[in-house]
Amino acid sequence: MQELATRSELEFNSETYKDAYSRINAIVIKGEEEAYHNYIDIAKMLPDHKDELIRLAKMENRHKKGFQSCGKNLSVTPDMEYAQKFFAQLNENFQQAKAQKKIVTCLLIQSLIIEAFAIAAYNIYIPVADPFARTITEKVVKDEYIHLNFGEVWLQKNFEISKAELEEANKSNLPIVWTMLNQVKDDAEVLGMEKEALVEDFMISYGEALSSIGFSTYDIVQMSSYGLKAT
Ligand code: PL3
Ligand code: FE2
Ligand code: FE2
Repeated sequence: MQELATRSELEFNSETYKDAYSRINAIVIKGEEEAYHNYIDIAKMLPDHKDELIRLAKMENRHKKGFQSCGKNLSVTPDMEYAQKFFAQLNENFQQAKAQKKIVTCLLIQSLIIEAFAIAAYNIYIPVADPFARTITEKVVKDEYIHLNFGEVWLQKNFEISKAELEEANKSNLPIVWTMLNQVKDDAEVLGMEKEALVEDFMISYGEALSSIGFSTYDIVQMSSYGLKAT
């Protein structure tokens, strides 16, 4: 911890740091970009919430710009091709659900899983970030709680009709998150972020969301660790 606290400008400009940052920064930019498109798609599926969802989509676009400036500030070129592959499977599942008009699955993927993943990543990143990126990430993470809350509230109101689909969607999408986390863990560590901390923070946000939606503690324990043993 001591070591992290004294992270210097020298370190943020080292080749090792910048190399890891080129992938992490790309992942975050791509994640925000996909979130933008996902909320636009969700808005079409939930016309009653259209204005609110368009507002959330616009926030994602601002987040993307914010993280692009973080990369520029460190003179890092984000590796967008890498990020594209990183999100491929989750994106495919979202597209499939969208084609089948499975709004519950779309909400679980975007508003619960991706937002909880983002909240974990950003919270763990903030204390070890360079000062410029820290200010930006602090603002972004506040918005992500609003996005997670949107999914929570809608799913809570529609819990009975959504429960089975949520369990199914959790089963097929949560293991992908653990794979993604394993893929990013070495780069995240270079940035001072521990995998265990990311898992823990994710579990907290995701578990709290499932709880407010209406799942029992027993269900949550089962659901939130689905596929985790493989990591
Ligand atoms: C939706 O609002 C945002 C979607 C972004 C998903 C980000 C996942 C990040 C995983 C990478 C872990 C390290 C993050 C470092 C933070 C800058
Ligand atoms: Fe975002
Ligand atoms: Fe978001």
